[in-house]
Amino acid sequence: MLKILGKVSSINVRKVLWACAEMGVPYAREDWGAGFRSTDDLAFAALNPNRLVPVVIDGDFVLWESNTILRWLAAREERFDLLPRADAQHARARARVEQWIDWQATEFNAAWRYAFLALVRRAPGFDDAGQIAASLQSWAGMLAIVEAQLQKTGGHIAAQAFTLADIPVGLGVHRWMLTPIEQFGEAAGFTRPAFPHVQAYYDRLRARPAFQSHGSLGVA
Ligand SMILES: N[C@@H](CCC(=O)N[C@@H](CS)C(=O)NCC(=O)O)C(=O)O
Repeated sequence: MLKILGKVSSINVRKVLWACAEMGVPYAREDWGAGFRSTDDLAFAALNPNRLVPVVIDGDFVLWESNTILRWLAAREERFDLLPRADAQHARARARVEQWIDWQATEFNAAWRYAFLALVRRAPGFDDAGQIAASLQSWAGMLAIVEAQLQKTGGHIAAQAFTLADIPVGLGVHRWMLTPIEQFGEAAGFTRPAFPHVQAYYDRLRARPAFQSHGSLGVA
């Protein structure tokens, strides 16, 4: 059976759990990461030199990088509805899904980091009001991009229908919704912008049983 190493409070671990639930893939999960078994453990570091969760183990195959794990799972399960085939006929549709998966890992993810560590994790050293405000502005700018794209597709991030890209992007939206921006914003003059298409998208994702049971888990 597939083994997943990583705690559920990690957004990157939840991507994999949500994907497994969407695809009906059984797995056994072990708690690793801050607050649990340390990823500095030599046995863990031998699996992932970055010492980060998630890591998946499928027999003699070990894989890390959450978005790569999502692509691998979709390919293994032949879920071409979630990630179109890697052939010329489906090149455009596949690239559109991959574009949003990569955008999450690079642009979207980078924008929220400071604000999330300050307002949710309350991490030491992340208490500079100017940097929090800048991160919130940048994060809101990413949400504006999602808003415009959803207006175009009329459904999900890469297309009208749900695809693999909705897992990483959807969890980023979930994080935005659950972060207590208002508390900080009032003092700093930052107001959470209204994004009606993002709200409707979030409601759509929240209606999915796999998100309810494995994606959200009540944590940002
Ligand atoms: N690019 C990696 C990032 C993984 C990552 O940052 N994982 C965090 C949790 S979300 C982690 O392992 N932090 C160290 C720890 O919890 O010990 C991926 O997408 O898998």
